[in-house]
Amino acid sequence: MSNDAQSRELTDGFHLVIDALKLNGIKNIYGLPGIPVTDLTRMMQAEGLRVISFRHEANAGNAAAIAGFMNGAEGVPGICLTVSAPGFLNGLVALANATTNCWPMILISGSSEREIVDLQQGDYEEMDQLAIAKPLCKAAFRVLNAEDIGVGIARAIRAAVSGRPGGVYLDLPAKLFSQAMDAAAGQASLIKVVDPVPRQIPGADAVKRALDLLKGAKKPLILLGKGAAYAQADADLKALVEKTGIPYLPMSMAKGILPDNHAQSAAAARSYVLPEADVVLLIGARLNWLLSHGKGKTWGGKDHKDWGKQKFIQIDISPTEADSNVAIDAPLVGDVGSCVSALLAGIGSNWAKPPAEWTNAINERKTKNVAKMAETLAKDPVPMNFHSALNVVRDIVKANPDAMLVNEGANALDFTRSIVDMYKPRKRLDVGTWGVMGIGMGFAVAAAVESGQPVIAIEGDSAFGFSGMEVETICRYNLPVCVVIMNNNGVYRGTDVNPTGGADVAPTVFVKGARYDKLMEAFGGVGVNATTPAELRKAMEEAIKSRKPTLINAVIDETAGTESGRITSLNPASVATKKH
Ligand code: OXT
Ligand code: ADP
Ligand code: MG
Repeated sequence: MSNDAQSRELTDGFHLVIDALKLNGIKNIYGLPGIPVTDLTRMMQAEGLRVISFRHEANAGNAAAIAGFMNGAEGVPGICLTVSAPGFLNGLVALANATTNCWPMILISGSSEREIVDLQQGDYEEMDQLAIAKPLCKAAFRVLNAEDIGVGIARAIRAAVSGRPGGVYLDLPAKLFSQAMDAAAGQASLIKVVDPVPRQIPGADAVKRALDLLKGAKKPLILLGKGAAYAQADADLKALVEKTGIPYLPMSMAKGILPDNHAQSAAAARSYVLPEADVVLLIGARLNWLLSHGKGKTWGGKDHKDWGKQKFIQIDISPTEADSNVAIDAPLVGDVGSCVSALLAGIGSNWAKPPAEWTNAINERKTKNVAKMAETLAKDPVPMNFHSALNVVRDIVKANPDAMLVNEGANALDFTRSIVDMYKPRKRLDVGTWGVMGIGMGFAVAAAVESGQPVIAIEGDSAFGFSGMEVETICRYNLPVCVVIMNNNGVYRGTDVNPTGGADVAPTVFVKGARYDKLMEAFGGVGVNATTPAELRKAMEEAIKSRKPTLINAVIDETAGTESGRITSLNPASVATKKH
C-alpha cells in the first residue's frame, strides 16, 4: 500500500449502515445481538442510536412494527436488527404481521457467507434468508458491497413508508460489515431520502363521485380504520366528521382519533348502524374479516354471502383495495390526508346534516347500550370479573389520556375495546388484522420508548405468556410500563377439564392461581396481586405516578370468559357423531 493510501481516512460497512440510518432520522433500534451483528449494536450505541436489546427477536420485531405505526407517516419506519437464520426467523413473524397491518418496519438481519450458503456447504447459521423473506414482506433487498449501503437503506426506507406501508427485509451478509472504503467516498454514497411519504392526491372526478354519493345519503356512516389513525390527519378527520354531522364508527386502533365520548360516535350501536346505513365512507379500513367482508347478516344481507344494500365510498392509498370483497361505488385513491382535505373543500360550509331520524335512532340504541354497560360496570362481584376490573382501567385511562394502551388476549381484548374509552389518536395498540397474540411486551417497550408516555398493557394471561420474559427488558431500561394481567387461569377461561379424567389438565388451562407479579419482582420492578377493584385502582395509580415498571396480577373469575371472546363463531364445529 502506498503512503498516500495509508493516510486516507477509511470507513467500513458497520459505520456506513449506522450513518445511513442516522441520516434518515432513525433514532431507535430494536434488536438482539450475536454473530454477525454484536459489534454493530455496540457501535450503534456509541454513535448515539438508542439500541433496545430484547430477550427474543419476536418481541424486538413487534416493537419495530408498532414504532412504524406510530411514526411511519413522518417517514420513519421501525427498525429491527437480528442475527442470521434462527434470529432472522424469530423476527420474521413480526415482519409478516407488520406487512399484514400495513405498518412500515425494516427487518435488518446479518447473514452468513453467500458463497457457502449458495452451495449449501453448511455455514454457521446457513440460510437463504432473502428468498425466505420475500413472500412475507412488501420488499426485500441484499447489499453485497459497502458502497451500495446508502442505496440499500434508501430503498428499504422508501419501500416501507411510501404508498401502502409494509415490512421490508434488508439482508446484510457478515462480510459487508468489515469491508473498508474511503471515508469521503462512503459519505458521498449515502442517500437522505427526499419526500419519503409523498402525498397522493385523489383525482377531482373521484372526489366528485364520492361527494355526490354522500350527498344523497339518508343514513350515512363513516368508518374509521387504523389507516386513518396511521395517516396523522387528525384535525381534518375531526373536521370532516363534525362538519358533515355523519355518525362514525372507529375500528379498534382508530379509537381516539376523535374521543370515544364524542356525540357522533356510533361505537355503542355497532350492530344497529352497519346493517342500517345506506352509504358508508370507509377511511383507511379494509372490508376484511373484522368487518364481515362487507356482507352477510352484519350488513343486513339475508345469509352470510349476501350483500347488504349499502353503497361504499373507500379512501385508501392502495388502488387495488377497492372491490376486494364487495363493489366499491366510489373509490377514492390517495393518502387519507389528501383525500379528506379534498372532501372538506368539496363539502363547503352549508352541507346538510344527516336526517334526524337516522341520528336519533342511533342515539336511542347508544343510550340503551351505554346504560346497560354502566349497570354492569357498577357491579362488584367476588371474585372480580372483566367488567369490574376494566371499570378501573377505564377511569385510569380517562384520567391519563396521554398514556399508551397496549391490549391483547381474547376476552381481555374484546372487553377492553368496548369498555375503555380512548381520548387521543394512536394511543390504542392491539392485536390488529391477524388477531395475533404475543405483541404485548414488544409493543409496550416501543410505546414507552417512542412516546415517552406511561404505558398501560392490558393482557390476557395466555397472551402475556408469549412475550412475558420481556419484563426484564422493561426493568432494564426502567420503562414506565404498567402491565395488568387479567388472570382467569387460562386461554378464554380456566374451567375446562380433561374429558379422559387423566392427569394432564385441559389444553386451555394453566396453573391455577399463578402469581405473575412475582415475575416482575424478580427483576426489581413492582409486583402487585390485586383481588379487588380497589386494590387494582391503587396499584395502577401508583404505577402511573411513579413511572416504575409494574406488573399487576388481577385475579379474575375463571368462569368469566367465553370461547374466543366475541369471535366464538369463527371456531369450526365438529360434525362427527361418535368418538374415535
Ligand atoms: O352493537 P352490539 O349490541 O353488538 O354491541 C357491541 C357494541 O355496540 C358495544 N359497545 C358498547 N356498549 C356500551 N358502551 C360502549 N362504550 C360500547 N362500545 C361498544 O359492545 C359490543 C361489542 O362492540 P365491538 O367490540 O365494537 O363489536 P364486535 O361485534 O365485537 O366487533 C366485531 C369485531 C370482529 C370487529 C371485534 O370483535 C374485534 O375486533 N375482534 C378482534 C378479535 C381478535 O382479534 N381476537 C384475538 C384473537 S382470539 C384467538 O385467536 C386467540 N388465541 C389463538 C392464538 C393467536 N391469536 N395468536 C397466536 C400467535 N397463537 C394463538 C389465543 C391463544 S386468543 C388467545 C389467548 C386467549 O387467552 P387470554 O388469557 O389471553 O385471554 P382471555 O380470553 O381473557 O382469557
Ligand atoms: P382496520 O383493521 O382498522 O379496519 P385495516 O388495516 O384493515 O384497518 O386497513 C387499513 C387500510 O389503510 C389499508 O388498506 C391501507 O392501505 C390503508 N392506509 C394505510 N395508510 C394509509 C394512508 N396514509 N392513506 C390512505 N390509506 C392508508
Ligand atoms: Mg385468560
